[in-house]
Amino acid sequence: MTVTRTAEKWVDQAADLTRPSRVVWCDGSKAEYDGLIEDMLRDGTLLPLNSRTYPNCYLHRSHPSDVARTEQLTFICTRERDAAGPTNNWMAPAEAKDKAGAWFRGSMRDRTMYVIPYLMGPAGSSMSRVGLMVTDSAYVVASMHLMTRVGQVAIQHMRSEDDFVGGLHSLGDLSPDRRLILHFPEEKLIWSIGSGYGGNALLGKKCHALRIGSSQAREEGWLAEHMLILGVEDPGGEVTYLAAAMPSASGKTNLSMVISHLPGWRVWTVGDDIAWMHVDATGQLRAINPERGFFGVAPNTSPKTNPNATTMVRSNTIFTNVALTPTHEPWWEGLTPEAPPGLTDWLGEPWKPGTPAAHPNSRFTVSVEQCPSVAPNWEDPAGVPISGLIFGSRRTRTIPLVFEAFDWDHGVFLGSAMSTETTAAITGKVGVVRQDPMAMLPFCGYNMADYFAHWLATGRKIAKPPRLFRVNWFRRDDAGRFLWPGYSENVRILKWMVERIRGTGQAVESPIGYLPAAGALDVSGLDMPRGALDEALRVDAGEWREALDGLEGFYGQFGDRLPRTIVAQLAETRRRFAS
Ligand code: GTP
Ligand code: SPV
Ligand code: MN
Repeated sequence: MTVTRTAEKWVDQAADLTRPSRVVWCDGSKAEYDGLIEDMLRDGTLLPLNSRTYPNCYLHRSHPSDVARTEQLTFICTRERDAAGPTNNWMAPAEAKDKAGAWFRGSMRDRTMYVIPYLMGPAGSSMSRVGLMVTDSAYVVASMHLMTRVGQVAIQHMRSEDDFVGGLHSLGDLSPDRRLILHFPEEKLIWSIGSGYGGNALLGKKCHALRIGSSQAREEGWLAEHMLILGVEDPGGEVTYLAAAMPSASGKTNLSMVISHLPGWRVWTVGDDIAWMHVDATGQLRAINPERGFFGVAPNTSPKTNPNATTMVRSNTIFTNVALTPTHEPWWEGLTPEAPPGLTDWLGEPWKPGTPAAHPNSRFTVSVEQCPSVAPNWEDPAGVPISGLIFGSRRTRTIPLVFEAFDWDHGVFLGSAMSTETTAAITGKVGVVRQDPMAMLPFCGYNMADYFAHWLATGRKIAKPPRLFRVNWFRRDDAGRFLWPGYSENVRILKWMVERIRGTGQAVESPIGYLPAAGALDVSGLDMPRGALDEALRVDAGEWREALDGLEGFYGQFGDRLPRTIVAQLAETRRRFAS
């Protein structure tokens, strides 16, 4: 493999610091993947699964204290603290390198350092970007094989000597006390030590494609978002593409591969977690999926909730922290109504009822091609044209099932105002309501006030801006039951959005935006308790006033940096509730 001098030098420096016994350049080949799997089966990093029912599938058990992203240990290291903004953890670059450097020094002694050139985005796309990652974890290498495009294809995409995001990763000793996930957007550099898990360690994903990516996107005039991408095909065969931002473990993978029960309607999957979006020369917003695999939440994935996912993980999949049946099949809560007898839990112990069998943030890693609903054009170098954007979150109260923004600026305000209940995808308490603008709170690599301004400015560049929608599948009744059945029924919401985009969908105006008019949502054949739909769509003025008051404090931390448009939108919304 021939790489640039700068790339070679960067790898040499990484090796000087970490002192591996061996350096291996990865080519992304099947032989390489098979070799890694063999090594990991030998040393116990992977356990084989039932080769008859789950061919080429494996189970990885991570360190029990290393099972989710650790936001408190994640930092944006810009020269100026203000560049990172009040919502990010900040550390001065020199201090960060001093601190983590001490842990990296000699951390790969007696280990292999794998060098992974990877491409984020389809081959041949001007929107794709290159990363060069080193790691001492074979699990990370195999996962990068599934999640990104590894090898020569990446090197071919470098536009200049130093056109890559460098990623230095080591497992270290896996202690949370010596764990740091550091981002240096000014150097296009990532340092991650002490974790082998998901978004902490697969550096192409959240670290590169979102944190460094969002910062690069702002400089270069595009958007890097925590969004799925899907195509909705109508009975006439026309496909409308939408992208949707939802916080971690809040429904992106599920929505991206929904199987529709509405006759003639069909959903095509382009991506399930990240969208890179550019405005093309004609003023059209276009999106690519920078990834080529899914790192999806296992719990509650079942033939009922997500049949496509259940099918795609039946082969060539790496499972992490799921439970194991006596016949070596993976199992997690919700896969079947009853737990099968004789389960081994995610820690490798006999399962005790009342404790989690699979970890709540257990995952599957599988390539996009395995998805039965993958869009035929999912790797189109030009991306797909986006006609609508969705902001969704997990809220027990307040937020209606679906409504549409009045216009782009109002939609950006709705995205910036988004709050959600925390999930098991991050270490910490589950179910705590927090602000999570555009589902990017943990992923925006720069000051979020500037991020809102960038969104507003991007709208001005688009000839016909996409419609912006807000959704909430998670509103509950007083007894704690979900008001909306969700999952495959969400296609009914997508249908209304497509109709709104086409100008045929009916809506009524409310203080928060356009709500579906009575009868406008297709609920044919849907057996919902009486009044549940009305309740799901209800705008509660009292709850909203309270929420708008709460926003004041959140926005306040940005000071004068917060765009006036956002301030004005908040005032307008209050005024509409007052009148
Ligand atoms: P990340 O990979 O962490 O970014 O998550 P994600 O946004 O892709 O979430 P995913 O689709 O994996 O869903 C996470 C959890 O949300 C699943 O375990 C489901 O139980 C639940 N979920 C998804 N869609 C729905 C829905 O429509 N209704 C309800 N009630 N729950 C849902
Ligand atoms: C998320 O937490 O949003 C994920 C999983 O998609 S991770 O890759 O760990 O970030
Ligand atoms: Mn995610």
